[in-house]
Amino acid sequence: MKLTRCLTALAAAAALSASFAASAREYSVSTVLSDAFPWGQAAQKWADLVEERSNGEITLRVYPNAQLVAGDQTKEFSAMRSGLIDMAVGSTINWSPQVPELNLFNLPFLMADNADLDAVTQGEAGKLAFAAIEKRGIVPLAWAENGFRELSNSAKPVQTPTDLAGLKIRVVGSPLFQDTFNALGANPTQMSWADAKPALTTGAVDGQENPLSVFDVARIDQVGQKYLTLWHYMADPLIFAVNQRVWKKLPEADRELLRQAAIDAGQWEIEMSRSAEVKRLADIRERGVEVIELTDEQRQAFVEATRSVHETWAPKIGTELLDAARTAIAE
Ligand code: X2X
Repeated sequence: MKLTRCLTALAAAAALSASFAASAREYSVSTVLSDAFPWGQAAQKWADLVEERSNGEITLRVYPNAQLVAGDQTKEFSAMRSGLIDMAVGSTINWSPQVPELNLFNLPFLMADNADLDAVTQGEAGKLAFAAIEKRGIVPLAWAENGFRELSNSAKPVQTPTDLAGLKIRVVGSPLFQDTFNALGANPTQMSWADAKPALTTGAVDGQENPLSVFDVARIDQVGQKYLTLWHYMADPLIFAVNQRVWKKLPEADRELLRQAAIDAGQWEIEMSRSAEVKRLADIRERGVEVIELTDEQRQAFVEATRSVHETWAPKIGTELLDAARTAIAE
């Protein structure tokens, strides 16, 4: 009698733990920047919302610093597609080697401000960009942002393309950037973010380009970057996305939960990040960085110097997407 009761209890415990294992699920989420940056905060917000709304049944574990791809951020998309990574909050820059359409966002001086960026991501062009991602085995859910990218260097105030001549600029390993900085007469060097700060520290490169949030949080001023040109030449949105096989296995309700949490986390991050810009710039100035603001005429010289990049890349991006983006911006 006693033995039977004991066995029943054991069976119940086993059943309980089996059902727990079946319902509590954990997924990996890759990011390049940690939660010291808006980017990592967007991913963490997504994880927090999912944890809360699923009553702890779904856990998103965020792995920052591109650690799931050993720091090689341009391999993140492939790793997610192959299932090595379940999910990611990734930059369009880092995914553009595998999704050529995302080079739309890398085109220099296509979008001038947040209104242009929102018109692109929130309209027809954004849908086409998502379709391009989906076609390659990844399910995109929502947008966030890294921000408009500004140019810094250790040598001199850059106001004209001529000022850039021969300067060694670190760029991400996505081919379009090579073309942009070559067109400007600079000397672009492709490397991962993990390698960028050491290269700036030793002077192996003279400059880099990243949003104000990255310049601020990573304390790029401390590695000799004394000059910062606000040229707003492009912005990289971030995309919340899931491996297709992981997605297909999820019940419909969980998919909706993940999607809505990504949309909410993205909106939260975009607002938070934009509202911090003025203070960030003031802080950067405060640290002694010389901030160069361009006149319209000065900016125009950079626009003209990089036109060839649009011609080279338009066919790879696709006319439909490019036209949709141009229309959205014009409106
Ligand atoms: O590598 C960069 O410059 C960064 C952190 O901005 C991206 O991942 C695109």
